[in-house]
Order: sequence, then C-alpha cells, then structure tokens
Amino acid sequence: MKRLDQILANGGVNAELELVIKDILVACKDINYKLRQGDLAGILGSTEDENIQGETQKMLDVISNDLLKDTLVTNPYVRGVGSEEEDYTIAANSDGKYLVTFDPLDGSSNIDVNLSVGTIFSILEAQNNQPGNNQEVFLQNGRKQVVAGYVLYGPSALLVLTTGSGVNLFTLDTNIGEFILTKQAIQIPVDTAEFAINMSNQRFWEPEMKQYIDDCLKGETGPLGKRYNMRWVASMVAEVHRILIRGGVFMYPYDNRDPSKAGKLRLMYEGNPMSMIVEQAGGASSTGRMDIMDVTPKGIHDRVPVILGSKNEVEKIVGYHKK
Ligand code: P6P
Repeated sequence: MKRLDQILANGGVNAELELVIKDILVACKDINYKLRQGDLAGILGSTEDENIQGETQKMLDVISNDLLKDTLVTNPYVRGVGSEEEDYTIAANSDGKYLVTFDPLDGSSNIDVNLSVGTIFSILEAQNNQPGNNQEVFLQNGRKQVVAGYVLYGPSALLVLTTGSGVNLFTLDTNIGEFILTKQAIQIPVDTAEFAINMSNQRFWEPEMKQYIDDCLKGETGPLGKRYNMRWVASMVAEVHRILIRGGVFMYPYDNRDPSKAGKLRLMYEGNPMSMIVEQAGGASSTGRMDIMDVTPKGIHDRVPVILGSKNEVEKIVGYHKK
C-alpha cells in the first residue's frame, strides 16, 4: 500500500510543492475530524454572517476556511491564498512561489442533514513578483494549474489528486492519519446515460440547455436514443467523484436568475480544479461554448457555467450550443 508522499516523490513533484500539498491535507484531516464530531462539538448550523458570494456562512465553512488559511499563510513556499469564503486574496510570503485557491467546504448546505461535503483546491505558480494580496497574480487560466484536488468527506474520507500526469485516489486511514493510494490512473467512461443538474432551474436556462435535457427525457425513442438516469446531490465534489468512478455529466449551466453572473459556480476554486481533474481522467469540461480551462479570469470570484464529465456526452452538449 503506497502512501501519498511516495506517490508524490515518484510523480516528479518538487519538495516545495510537496510541502504545500501536505499543508493543505493537514488542514483537510482536521476538517474531516471536526465534521465527524458534528453536533457533539456544537459546530453545525449557520453563523449570522454572509460571505462575498451572498451565501449565509455555516460554522463549519468558517472553521474549515480558517484551518486552511492559517496553515497555508505560514508556509514559506506560498505567496498567497484565495478562498470562496474570503472577500480578497490574502498575502502569505512575498518570496513564495505558489498560489493556492480553495473552496474550503463545498456543498456545505448539506452539512446539517449529514450528506457529503468536500474541500476543493488548486495550486498555481506566481508568474511575477506581485504580493499575494493583489488578486492580479492569481488571474491565470486553468491550463496554468500545477495541482488540482479535492477531499470528499463521505463514508470514507477520500483524496483525489492530479499533478498533471493522471488522477490518483487515496483513502484516509484514520488509524495512522495517512492517505493511502487506493486507485491509480482513474479514467472516466467516455459515454454515459446519467446526468446531474438542478431541474428546478429549468425555466431560467438558455434554450440550448433546455433542448438537451428535453431530449434526454425523451429516452429511447428520442433523438439521443437512450434512457437517461438523473442524480443531484447539491455537492459538486460528490457529483464529480461519482462521475470519476462510473461516468456521467454534471451541469450547472448559465441561468438568467442573475444575468450579471455567468453562472452559480466559481471559476478559480470550483470550475478550474474540477476541470483539470476531469480532463486528466480522460473527460471533458466546457462552459458550453469553450473549455473552462481556457477562460481568462478577471476576478478571483468570477462565476462560470459548468458542463463536465464523460467526454462524448460533453461534446454532444457542446454540439447543442453550436447549433
Ligand atoms: P443548488 C454547493 O453550494 C454548490 O456550490 C455546489 O457544490 C453544488 O453543485 C451547487 O452549489 C448546488 O447548487 O442551486 O442546487 O443548491
């Protein structure tokens, strides 16, 4: 059974980057411990505060964010961090090489009902000497990511990680506090008959998305010629993990509830890291009109429409947007 550090050493990850990844995972192990305490530690429920996204913060959103932030800002190789829960990017060390963006607890609306949540993270290299509290240094497209990963706090605590040469899955052995390699070089099935979308937003979608879902629902006698199944967990990490393991397509498309926003999900710490993971596992990831990782960010909290998963199905959906 190989431990994470053995895989990183073999994966050509330099010692500095390895330390950044390890610090992220130190915080994630602590988040995992606190999640499993739940009500016993009195840390479920919401705070009185709203984050910059306009979402009410759960207590565990704040706890998870602080654990990651406090660990990373003291790492000598980190220039700065950007978080879904922080208004602005935060400076760490002016001579640090790496920038870390994260959604500390994705899917946190599920916490109070004991469903899966996760931490999503992405690592970029600073391309100039700007300090980490200047968001400009973060604004690189997803192709520039050197690491992407998530920790899924489910029945098992799982780490999915890519450093640019495939996707590996690790399971947390809580007896020794180590992530153990349990699946190597994951490949997403290129075809699927399972889609994940929040159907209650249907009336707000663009016609192209409405048409694709309508055609899915027509089943075997419709233009797509097969019977589709549907899932919606309201936790992107759980949906992406299901897709990595058995295929599928996840969509949070543009909708016109707030025309000023390109979508609900955020580019820098949801769209980009999940797109790197999915593409590294042989899947595809698109806004519907271009690859997500080719989108040029203008701000750390930019939104993006997300269509990702089984390659052939994503290409089909992109085809609807090109008609
Ligand atoms: P809705 C969680 O808040 C999240 O950012 C993703 O993890 C998830 O896929 C989506 O939003 C759920 O959104 O509108 O269905 O609650």
